[in-house]
Amino acid sequence: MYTLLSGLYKYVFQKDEYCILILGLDNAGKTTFLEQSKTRLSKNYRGVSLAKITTTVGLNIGTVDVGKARLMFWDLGGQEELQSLWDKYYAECHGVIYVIDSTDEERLSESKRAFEKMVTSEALDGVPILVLANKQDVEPCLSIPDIKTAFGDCASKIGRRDCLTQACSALTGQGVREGIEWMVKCVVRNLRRPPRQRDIT
Ligand code: G3D
Repeated sequence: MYTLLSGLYKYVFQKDEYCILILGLDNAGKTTFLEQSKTRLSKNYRGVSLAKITTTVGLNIGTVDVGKARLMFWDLGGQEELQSLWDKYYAECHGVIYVIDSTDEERLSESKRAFEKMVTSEALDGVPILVLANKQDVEPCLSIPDIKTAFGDCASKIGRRDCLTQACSALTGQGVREGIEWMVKCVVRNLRRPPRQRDIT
C-alpha cells in the first residue's frame, strides 16, 4: 500500500528536471529566446519587454514546465572570453540550444567555430542539439539551407545524436514553442542522461 501511495505521490507531485544550455555568440538572441520561451510556455509569467533585453554577460537562468518535464535553462554569455566557461556546464546538461544570428553573415564562420568546438566536446556526447536560425523576421537573412551549407562539415561531428535546425524569431515567437517541444521529446527519451527528480514547489 505504501509503495502504491508513494508511487502515486511521485506521479502527481514530481517533475523530471532537465538542464538545457543556451549557447551562441553574443547578440545572437539567446536572452530574448529565453524570455520569449518563459512568456509563451509559463502560465503566470509576466514577461519583461523584449526590446529592453541587453546582451548576456555572465549567466541568465530560467525555468519552464512542459508536461511532467521541468526545463532549467542556463543562458551563457557568448563573448569570446566567456566561451571558455561553456564547458564547465557540459557535464550537468541534458540538451543544448545553439542560437545563430541569421542576419549576421560576417560572423557566421565565428559562430561555426564555436559550434564545432562545443559539439566535439566528449562531455556532450549523445546530448541533443537544437540549432536555432534566429532573427528570421528580418529581411534579408540567411535561410535554413544557407546555414546548413555553412555548417555542412560539422555533420560528422554531430554524429548520431538528435539534432534539428529550426527557423526562429525570438522577437516575434516564431518557432519558439516548436523548438522547445522538440527538445522536450529528445531529453525525455534520452536514456543516457537520466533526469533529476524534483518535487513541485
Ligand atoms: P544575446 O543574449 O545572445 O547576447 P540578446 O542576445 O537576446 O540580448 O539580443 C541581442 C539583440 O538582438 C537585441 O537587440 C534583441 O532585441 C535582438 N534580437 C534577438 N532576437 C531577435 C529576433 O528574433 N529578431 C530580431 N529582429 N531581433 C532580435 P538590441 O537592439 O537590444 O541590441
